[in-house]
Amino acid sequence: MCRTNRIRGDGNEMMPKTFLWGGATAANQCEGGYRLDGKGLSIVDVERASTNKQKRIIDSSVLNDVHYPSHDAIDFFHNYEQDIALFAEMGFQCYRFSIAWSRIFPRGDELEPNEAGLQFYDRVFAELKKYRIQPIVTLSHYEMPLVLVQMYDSWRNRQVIDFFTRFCEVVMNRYKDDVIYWLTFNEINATVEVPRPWHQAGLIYRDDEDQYQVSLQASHHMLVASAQVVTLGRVINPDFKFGCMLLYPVFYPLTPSPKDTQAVHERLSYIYYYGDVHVKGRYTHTCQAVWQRHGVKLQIEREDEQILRNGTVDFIGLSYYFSLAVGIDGSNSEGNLIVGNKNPYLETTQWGWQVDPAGLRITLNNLYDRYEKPLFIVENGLGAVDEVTADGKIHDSYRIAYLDAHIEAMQQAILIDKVDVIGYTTWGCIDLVSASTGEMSKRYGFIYVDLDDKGQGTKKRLKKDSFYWYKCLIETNGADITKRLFNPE
Ligand code: BGP
Repeated sequence: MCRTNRIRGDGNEMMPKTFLWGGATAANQCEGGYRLDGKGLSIVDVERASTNKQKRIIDSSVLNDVHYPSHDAIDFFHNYEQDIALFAEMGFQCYRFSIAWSRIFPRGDELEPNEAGLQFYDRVFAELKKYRIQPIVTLSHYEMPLVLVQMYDSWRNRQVIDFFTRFCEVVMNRYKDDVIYWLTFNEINATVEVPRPWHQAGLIYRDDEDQYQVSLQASHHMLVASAQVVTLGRVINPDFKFGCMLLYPVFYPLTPSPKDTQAVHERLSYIYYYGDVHVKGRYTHTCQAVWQRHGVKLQIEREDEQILRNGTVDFIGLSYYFSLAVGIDGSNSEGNLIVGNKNPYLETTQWGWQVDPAGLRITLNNLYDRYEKPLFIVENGLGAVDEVTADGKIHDSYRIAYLDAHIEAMQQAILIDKVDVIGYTTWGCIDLVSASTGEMSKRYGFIYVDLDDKGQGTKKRLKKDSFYWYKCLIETNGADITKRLFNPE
């Protein structure tokens, strides 16, 4: 039989031995303990849950009788030993998590850090070390101290660059022997993508302001802060590796109309805007086109150009969940933060995200073609409702199918297209609070956490079927998938 689609290999194809497998979480979505050991309020601590993400309310202070999901989250604060032991049981080689700024600098503008807050992370690092799990640390994952939002106007204000740098300096010094891979801002391109009040960059828009002007000025401050932190980090430990983190859905033209392809090009420019500054250290023609499109005029100080040039990143972290079609005729499909058009070739998750493993291979190729920097997939996963059977099992074959197909696409990019991908961490390796809606019922984990959307439950941890599947995958460095790629029958 003639097999035209057979991939030829020499029999030695395998995933790089240094490849890092693991999982990812973020402080505000899993820690809880929102006022413990001197932690200050973060903007997420006044954000209510809502199944309609456009309608999430951000209060100006904590109100009685309102459920704020971040307050207890899954209580990783008290369960970290048990949770990390479960990660170790799966064979995690790395664990990506974030450090809550408001735990270290409760207001954000102090000169001295909160020692008790640091001690919590000391315990987490020690536990990871015990199991030889490499920490991948995000310095800012969708939150900042509430005082900086309310009294300093968040990232609109240039002063916040120094507050953030101080926070990072403390953390990088404290953990200089524990961490190699740092990510500065989670999904930094979401800053310009999200046209609604929410906690990214602490930006709550006022009615009379131009959102592009505000979000791109705030982004400038974040990009300068990121570059400054990278430069400082390299002094603290020259072995540190810094990454940016981009939210990258693939965009397809909705129709063969050249106008739709042009629309794709424009959509991508909002991702490359951030990638270019992080990787190339300057505002490229792509960035200038974005400014012109929206009549944006940035205030850029003289020293900024040098800071950006010096603080370029070593690798690109990315999140990939779904793809979107893009046409000039409006949008009708959801993603986590980005909207686009429905693609008739794809199915959707229970939350309406279009499932597209092949899109991950395209994403990796696009990013590598443009930047030629190592890539790290630091988020990928399926949010789904899970049922616990009477005997305490969770048969999440749908999650296994999703992850298996995406890992296969990643392996195609690595082994066939020769893209340099250094690691893969699934999002929400343990069930946690959803970033977009605040729900618990949208579960991503290999580990089930017994809590509902109101935060009620025993917090008991249960292993899902996917737990055993991922363990096996890590043990064999993805060998079954590699074999399938090169011997498809
Ligand atoms: C990304 C965020 C994560 C995470 C994930 C899943 O955008 O970086 O924090 O939450 O999306 O999204 P959600 O939690 O809304 O399902």
